[in-house]
Amino acid sequence: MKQIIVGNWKMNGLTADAAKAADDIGAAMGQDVSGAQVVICPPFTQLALVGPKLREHGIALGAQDCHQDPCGAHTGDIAASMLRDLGVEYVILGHSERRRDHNELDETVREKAVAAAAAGLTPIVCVGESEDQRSAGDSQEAVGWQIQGSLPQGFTGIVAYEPVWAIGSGTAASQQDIADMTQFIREELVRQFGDAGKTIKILYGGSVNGRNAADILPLANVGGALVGNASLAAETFMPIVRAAV
Ligand code: G2H
Repeated sequence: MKQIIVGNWKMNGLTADAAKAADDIGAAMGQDVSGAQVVICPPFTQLALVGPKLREHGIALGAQDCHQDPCGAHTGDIAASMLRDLGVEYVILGHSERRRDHNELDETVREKAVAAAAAGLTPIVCVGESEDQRSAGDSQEAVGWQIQGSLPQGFTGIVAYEPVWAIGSGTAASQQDIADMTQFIREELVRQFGDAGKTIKILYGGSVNGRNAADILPLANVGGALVGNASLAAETFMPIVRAAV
């Protein structure tokens, strides 16, 4: 199965920047990236602009959040069906920045995952321990609770392991830490979903770049990467895509 390399542009990209990044990444796609399914998640405001540019080069469109309700009185929110209507195929849910900035709880993330799947989107549910939990030796316990709380029954999406302390720091977790935690996540998924848990893709996210991708992507339980900063330009993103095995 192909690895999935997901670019998360976060809250970056005015029209000219987004158009350029999408054009550049599209132009750089070729034979040497056949090992990867590439997904780009721009801010909501750029979905309609960059979607067609990306699709032309076999790149899928993703979003960074959706609301848990199908429609209604939720000022400023976006429903999963609205994303699907724009050609979106994937949606990142429960990213630690949303858990931090919008007080998103596991229960809300779980409801969003249900809504996303019902609208035909593939949810990418993020889990990961904080610096404090890591220092206290509670990483596995914290991630275990998040998995149990954030993934709905019958979940068939993607899980992204993003240790909060590694995000945007410039330093990814070590190969050993990623191997240990993704193995733990695999065991949790199998415990929760039986055989179906064996095939749920697990991505690693947190300061992935062109230098460390080749160490991270071949790990046994790693099915791809969720990339922030390095996904904003083709020069920094494409080396990661090319490292996909
Ligand atoms: C983690 C990641 C993308 P970065 O948030 O989701 O961002 O690669 O900038 O650490």
